[in-house]
Amino acid sequence: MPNSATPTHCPYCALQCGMNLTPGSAGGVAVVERPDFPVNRGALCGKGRTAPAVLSSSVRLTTPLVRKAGVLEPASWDEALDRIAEGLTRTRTEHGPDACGVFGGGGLTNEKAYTLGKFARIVLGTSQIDYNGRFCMSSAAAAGMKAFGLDRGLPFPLEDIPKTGCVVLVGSNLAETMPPALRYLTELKDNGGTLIVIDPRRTRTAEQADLHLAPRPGTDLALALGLLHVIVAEGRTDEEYIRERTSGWEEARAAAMAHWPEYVERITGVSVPELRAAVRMFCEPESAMVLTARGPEQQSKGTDTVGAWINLTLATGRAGRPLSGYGCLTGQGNGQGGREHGQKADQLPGYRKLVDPEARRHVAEVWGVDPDSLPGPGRSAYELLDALGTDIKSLLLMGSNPVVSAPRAAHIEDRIKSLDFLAVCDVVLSETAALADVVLPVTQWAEETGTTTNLEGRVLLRRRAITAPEGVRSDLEVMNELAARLGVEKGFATDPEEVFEELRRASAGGPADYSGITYQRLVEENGVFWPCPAPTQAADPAGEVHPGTPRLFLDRFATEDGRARFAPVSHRAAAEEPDEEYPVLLTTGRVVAQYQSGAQTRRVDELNAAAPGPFVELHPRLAERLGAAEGDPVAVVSRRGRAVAPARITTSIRPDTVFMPFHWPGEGRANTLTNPALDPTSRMPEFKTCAVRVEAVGK
Ligand SMILES: Nc1nc2c(c(=O)[nH]1)N[C@H]1C(S)=C(S)[C@@H](COP(=O)(O)OP(=O)(O)OC[C@H]3O[C@@H](n4cnc5c(=O)[nH]c(N)nc54)[C@H](O)[C@@H]3O)O[C@H]1N2
Ligand SMILES: Nc1nc2c(c(=O)[nH]1)N[C@H]1C(S)=C(S)[C@@H](COP(=O)(O)OP(=O)(O)OC[C@H]3O[C@@H](n4cnc5c(=O)[nH]c(N)nc54)[C@H](O)[C@@H]3O)O[C@H]1N2
Ligand code: SF4
Ligand SMILES: [Mo]
Repeated sequence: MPNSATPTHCPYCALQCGMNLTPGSAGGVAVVERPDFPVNRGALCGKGRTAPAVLSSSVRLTTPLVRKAGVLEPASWDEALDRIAEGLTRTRTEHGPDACGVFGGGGLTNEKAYTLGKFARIVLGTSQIDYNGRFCMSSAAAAGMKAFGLDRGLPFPLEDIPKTGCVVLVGSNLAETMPPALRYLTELKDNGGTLIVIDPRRTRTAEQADLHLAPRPGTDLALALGLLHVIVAEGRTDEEYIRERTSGWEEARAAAMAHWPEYVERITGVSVPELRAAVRMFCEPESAMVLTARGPEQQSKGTDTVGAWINLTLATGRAGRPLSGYGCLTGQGNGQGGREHGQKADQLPGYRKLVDPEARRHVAEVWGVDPDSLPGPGRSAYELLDALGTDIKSLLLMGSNPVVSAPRAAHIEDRIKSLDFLAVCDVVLSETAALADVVLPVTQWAEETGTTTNLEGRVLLRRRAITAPEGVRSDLEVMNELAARLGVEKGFATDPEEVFEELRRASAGGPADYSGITYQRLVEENGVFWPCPAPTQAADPAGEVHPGTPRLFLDRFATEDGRARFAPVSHRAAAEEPDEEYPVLLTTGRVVAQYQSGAQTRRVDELNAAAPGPFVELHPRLAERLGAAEGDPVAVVSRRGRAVAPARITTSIRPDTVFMPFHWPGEGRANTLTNPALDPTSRMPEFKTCAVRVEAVGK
C-alpha cells in the first residue's frame, strides 16, 4: 500500500490522464485527482476512476495456468515457463524460426514493447512479430510518414487546440473515447473558434459541433477531395506556402478538380451547401486544425483518406504553422510509444526501419549481435493472425485479445485454435487467453513502473504504487526467464529503468529519439516530448539539456527536402459496397464505459452497469421496415457471419447504416461481421465499413 499519494497515469487510453493513487479498498488503491498534470487537470472518465477494480484478486489471474488433458490448470512458474520454452523450441526446430509468431499491444509500456521486439528478433530469430496498433492508427501513421516524413500523432500539444480558429474532427467520438479532452473543444468555442465534426452518426461529440457532416461510412476520401475542389474553385489556397513548403501540388490539385461537389454529394450524401459551409468555416480563420481518428482511418483506403485530409491543411497553408496543422488522435495507452520501439513488423527502436542497413547496424550494436542475424520485415497483424496454424505454428501473445478485436473474428478464432502452441501473458483470463496452452499472470500499471508516450508525443512515467499479489510477475521478468531458457542469458533486464536506459541508446539518432530523456526528467518535468536527443559534445559543447519538442515542423518538415508532400489521391469504393443481398452498411466503434475487447472493463461492476452488452444502433425507418421495436433482438448478417444484439433505435444515425460497438464476445460480437480487407500501405483492416443485412429475430 502506498503511504502517501503516488502520482501516475491511467492504464487505458492515449490521453494518459494523470491521477494520484492513495491507499484504498479496491485492489489496495484509490484514485484521487492529480490537478498538476496539464493534459487532464484532474478530470478522469469512469474507466480511469474505476481502474483499481481490475487490480483486485477476485477478477484477475494470480497463478500461471497450463493446459493438461484439455483443461487449463494452475501450475508453478517454472513448469509454465518450461512449457513455453519447449513449445517455442519445438516449433523452431521442426519448422524454422519464422514459424514462431509474436503479437504485442499498444497498451504495453515502451520498455515492454522494446523488449518484446528485441526478444522476437534475437531470442526467437523470427520476422513474424506485429501488434494490435496495426488495427488502430496505422493508416494515419503511414499517411503522416508520406506527407511529413515523420509520424507523431499530434505535432502540437492539446493545449494549442482552444487557440486555433477551427477544428475539423474527422471520425472521432472523443466525448466518449477521451472525455476529459472534450474540454479543449469547449474552450475552443468559448474563444470564438468553430468545430466541424464528420461522423455518420450524430454522436455526443457531433452534438457539440457548429457543423456536423454525416457522410456514408467509407466515403471520407471523396469528401476531402470535394472540399479541396471547393477550396481551389473559391480561390482559397495559399499559393506562397504551397510554393515554399510543399511538393506535389499540381498532381493533387488535378485529382481534386475531378471531384466536383455534385459528384461528391452523390458519393457521400453530404450536400453541396454543406461542403461550401465547411470550407468557409475552415478557411476564414487565420489558423485551423484537422484531427482524424478511427472513422476515416480504419478503411481499406485509410492511408489515402488521411492523405486527402492532410492535403487540405497543405493547400491552405496550415501544416507546420503555429496553432495549425494535421494530427491523429492515437488510441491506446501507449499507442504512440508502442509504434516506435520495434514491436511492429517492419521496425527497429527509435522508429527506425528494419530494412535500413544503418539502422540495423546501430541497433545490432546496442544489442551486441551481428546485424546480419536480424531478420527482415514480417507480416502485418491481420496477415499474421491469418497465417496461424499454417505457416505460423506457435504464438506468444502479450497485450491483445484478438478473439474479440480482430476483424473476421470467427475465422481468426479458428486460426488460433489450430496453433500447435499458444502462450498468453495477461492480467485477466481474456477470451484469447482461455484458448492458450499456457497463461502467465502479469503485473499491471499500479504495480509496476514504466513509460508510455501519449497522443501528443509526450513521454510519461507511470510509477509503481503497490506491490503485486504473490504469484504474479512482470512482462519483463517473463521475457527475461524465457530468454534464459532459450539460451540468451544477458540483455533482458527486468528493471524498467535499466531497459529504458538501453532504449535511449537504441533510439539515439532515430526519428523518435528518446536519448535525452531520463526517468529523473520525467518526474521533474511531468513528461517530455520527443524527439529529445541527448546532448553530444560535438553538437552542443555546453552539454545543455534538450528541452524536448512539443511542436514539430514549424521550420521544416522531416522529409529529405524539408517540404511536405501532397498525396495524389482519388476516390475509390469501399472493399464491400451494399448490394441486393447485403443492402445496409455496418460501422463499428466504441461506447464510453467499455474499453476495447472489454477484457478489463467488463470486469468492473460500475462500467458493466453503464454498458451491459452489445447493441445494434439503427434508424427508426430501418427498424420500421424490419418490424423491430426498441430492445428487440436483431440479427446482423455479413459475408463473414451473423451477430445478434438488441436494437437501439435512434434518429442520430443515417438510415442506410447500422452501428455496433465491438467490446463484447459471443453472439453479439461485432467482429464476427467485419471485413478484413486491408489498406495496401498500412495493412489496416476495414473495421469501419462492410455490407450487411439486418433481420428481425424470430419474425
Ligand atoms: N470508451 C473508450 N474509449 C477509448 C477506447 C475504447 O475502447 N473505449 N479505445 C481507445 C482506442 S485504442 C482508440 S483507437 C480510440 C478510438 O477513438 P475514436 O476514433 O473516437 O472511436 P470509434 O468509436 O472507433 O470511432 C469514432 C467515430 O467514427 C465514426 N465512424 C464510423 N465510420 C466512419 C466513417 O466511415 N467515417 C467517419 N468520418 N466516421 C466514421 C463512428 O460513428 C464513431 O463515432 O479510443 C480510445 N478510447
Ligand atoms: N470492429 C472493430 N474492431 C476493432 C476496432 C474497431 O473500431 N472496430 N478497433 C481496433 C483498435 S483501434 C484496437 S486498438 C484494437 C484493440 O483490441 P485489443 O488488442 O484486443 O485490445 P485490448 O482489449 O486492450 O486488449 C489488451 C489485452 O491485454 C491485457 N493487458 C493489459 N495490460 C497488459 C500488460 O501490461 N501486459 C500484458 N501482457 N497484458 C496486458 C488486457 O487485459 C487485454 O486482455 O481493437 C481493434 N478492433
Ligand atoms: S480518458 Fe482515457 S486516460 Fe483519461 S481516465 Fe479515461 S480512459 Fe483513462
Ligand atoms: Mo486503438
